[in-house]
Amino acid sequence: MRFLPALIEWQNAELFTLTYGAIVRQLLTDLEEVDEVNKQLDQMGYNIGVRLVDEFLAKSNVNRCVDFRETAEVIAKVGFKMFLGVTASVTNWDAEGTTCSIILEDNPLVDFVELPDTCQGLYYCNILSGVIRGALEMVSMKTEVTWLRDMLRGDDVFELQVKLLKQVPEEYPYKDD
Ligand code: MYR
Repeated sequence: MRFLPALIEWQNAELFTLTYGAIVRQLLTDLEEVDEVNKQLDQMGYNIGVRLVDEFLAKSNVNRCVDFRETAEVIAKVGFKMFLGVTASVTNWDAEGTTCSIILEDNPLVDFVELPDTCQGLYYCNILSGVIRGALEMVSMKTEVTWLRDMLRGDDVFELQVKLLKQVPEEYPYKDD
C-alpha cells in the first residue's frame, strides 16, 4: 500500500481523500464489526509507516533527534506536512517527556466525511496512528498511539496521544557519520 506518498503532490489530495473513504467503506462492508475495521486501519497504517520512514528520512534531511520531544515536533511539523499537507502542534507533555499529544486542526482525510450513527465507534483516521507507530518502530521507538479527540465525534480538534513505551538504540538502523 503506497498511497500516502501520493499526497506529496498536493493536487492529488482530493483523490487520496476519496480513495481513503472508499477503503474505509469497503472495510466496513467486509468486516462488519467497527472494532475490526479500527484494527485493520491501524494495521494498514503500521505497514505503511514502516516503509514510509525511509522516504521521510531521505527527503526531509532531518538530523537524528536528540530526544522524544524533538521526534514529536519533527512528526508534527515535517512528517504531517510531507504526507498530509498540513502541520500539527505538539502539546500536553508529561513530566518525563515520554507522552504528548499531537493536535491536528485541519485534516484532509475527513473532507466530505460524515459518520452515520451505525459507525459511532469507528476511528476513521486510525490509519494515521498506525503510520506513526510503524514509522517510530523503525527508528527503535516502541509507542502506543491513541485518539483522545476526534472531530468526527464532535470534538473541536483531532488529538493523538503518543506514548513512548520503550527505546532500543542498538536496533537503530541508521549510523551517524
Ligand atoms: C529521530 O528521532 O531520529 C527522527 C525520527 C523521525 C521519525 C519521523 C517519522 C515520520 C512519520 C510521519 C508521519 C506522518 C503521518 C501522516
